[in-house]
Amino acid sequence: MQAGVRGESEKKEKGEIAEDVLKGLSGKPKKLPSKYLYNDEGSRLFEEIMDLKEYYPARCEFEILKDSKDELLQYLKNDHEVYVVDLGAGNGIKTFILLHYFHRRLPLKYLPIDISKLAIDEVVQKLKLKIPELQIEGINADYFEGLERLKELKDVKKLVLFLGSNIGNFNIREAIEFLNHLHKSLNKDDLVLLGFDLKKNPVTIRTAYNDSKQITEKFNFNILKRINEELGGNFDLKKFMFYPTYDPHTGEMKSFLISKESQSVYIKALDKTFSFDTWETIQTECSNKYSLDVIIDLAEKTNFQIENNFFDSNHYFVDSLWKVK
Ligand code: AVJ
Repeated sequence: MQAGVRGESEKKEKGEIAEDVLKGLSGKPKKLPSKYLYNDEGSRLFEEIMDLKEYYPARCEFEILKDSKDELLQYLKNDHEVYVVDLGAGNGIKTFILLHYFHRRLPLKYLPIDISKLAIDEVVQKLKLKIPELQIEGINADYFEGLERLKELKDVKKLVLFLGSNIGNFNIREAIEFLNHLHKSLNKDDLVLLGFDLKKNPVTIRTAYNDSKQITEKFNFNILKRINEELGGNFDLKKFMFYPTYDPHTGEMKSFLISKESQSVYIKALDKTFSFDTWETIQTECSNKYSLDVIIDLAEKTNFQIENNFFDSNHYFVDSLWKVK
C-alpha cells in the first residue's frame, strides 16, 4: 500500500492571497476569488452545504454516480493501469462510490487533489480505513498545480474527475482556458468526467444558495474572516449582508457581500485602507448553470469528444464523460 500527501501550496498561497485581495478590492466592482473560500474552515462549511436539503447538486451527483458506475467501468476495464485523478476532491465522499466499485475490478490508483491540506489528509486517512488495499496519493495543490502533476503520468490511463460543478466557478473564457490546459496535460484516449449544474426552475437554484440554516451565508462570510485572520484585516462582519441572486437568462448564480454603510477597512498585510460606499458590493462567487448546447460547444472548442452524458432522474445535473481526441 502506498499513501501519502505531498504539496507545498500553502506557503505559496500566502503571498498570492495578499496579491489577489489587493487586486480584487481595488477593482470596480469589488470581487474576491472564490478559491479563497476553501481554507480548512471553508472546506468544512462546504461539507455542511453538501448535506443541506436545499443544495440539490450534491444529491443529484450521488444518484448519477451510483447509477452509472458500471457504465463508467466499461470505459476503463481493458487498461493495464488506471489513475483516477480527483480535482477538488474535498472530502471525496462522492468518489468513494466509484472507488469502492472499481478497486476490485481495475488496477487502480487514486490521486485526490485539493487546495485544503486538511481535506486531503482526511480523505487519505478515511480511504486507508475503508479500502486498505487501494493505492492512494493525496496532493495538496490548486487546479493548475494539479494539472502540472498530471503531465508526469505517461503510459497510464487517466480518468480525471472534476465533479460537483466545480467548473461552474469559471466563466466561459476561464473554462475554455482550463479545459485547454487539461487537454494538454493528458494523453489521447484519457477520460474526463465533468459535473455541470443545469439550468432549471430559478427558484430551485436560488434556494440552493440561500439555505434556511444560513450555512451558505457563513461560508461566504468566511472569506472576510480569513482576510482578517491571515492578512490582519479589520472587516466588521456585522456591517455587511449576504446577497445571493440568480439570473435565469445568463445562468449566473452570483453571491455578494454588501456593505450596509459607508465604511473603510484596513488590511495590515497590504498596509492599505479600502473604502466602501453604502450598498457597495463584493462578489464572492459566481456559479454558472449550463444548457446542454453550451456543454457540447465547450467540448468541441477544447478538442474533447463527448462519450456519454449521465443525468439524474430530474435532469437537474449532468456528469458528462469526455475523451481526449
Ligand atoms: C463547490 C463551486 C461547486 O458553486 O455550487 C455551494 C460552491 N457555494 N454553495 C457551487 C457553493 C455555495 C459550489 N462549488
